[in-house]
Amino acid sequence: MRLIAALLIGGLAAPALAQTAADDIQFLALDRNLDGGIDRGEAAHFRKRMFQTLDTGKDGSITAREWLAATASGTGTSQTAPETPRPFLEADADENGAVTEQELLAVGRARFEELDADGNGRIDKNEFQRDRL
Ligand SMILES: [Ca+2]
Ligand SMILES: [Ca+2]
Ligand SMILES: [Ca+2]
Repeated sequence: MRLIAALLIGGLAAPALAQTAADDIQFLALDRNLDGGIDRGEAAHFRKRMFQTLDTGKDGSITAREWLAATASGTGTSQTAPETPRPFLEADADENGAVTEQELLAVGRARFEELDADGNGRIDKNEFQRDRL
């Protein structure tokens, strides 16, 4: 599960040929009851898991440093100071430099509504986009 979590969070630059397989893996990991769609509960579960994985200090909030450490793909150069990742800035609604579980869940809910194109409360396979949830 550790590897899958890393794949889910890292947004690793997979070779184009592996793209479809990676999509399938993430979808299957999210669709816990295997009914072919991701409902709000399943999406929230994913976000909670993501929070627990990112909050390496286990202090209830994620700093930009923790976020970077958990999502670093190892391909970046160490020449430049790492930028605060955009998803982190998006999630940090009160801009206090730390992302709480509530903030991460709020982003997840917004993403869910975005992806649920037909508004039926489920992300189906054709609505799903990897690394967007
Ligand atoms: Ca499901
Ligand atoms: Ca915050
Ligand atoms: Ca839908």
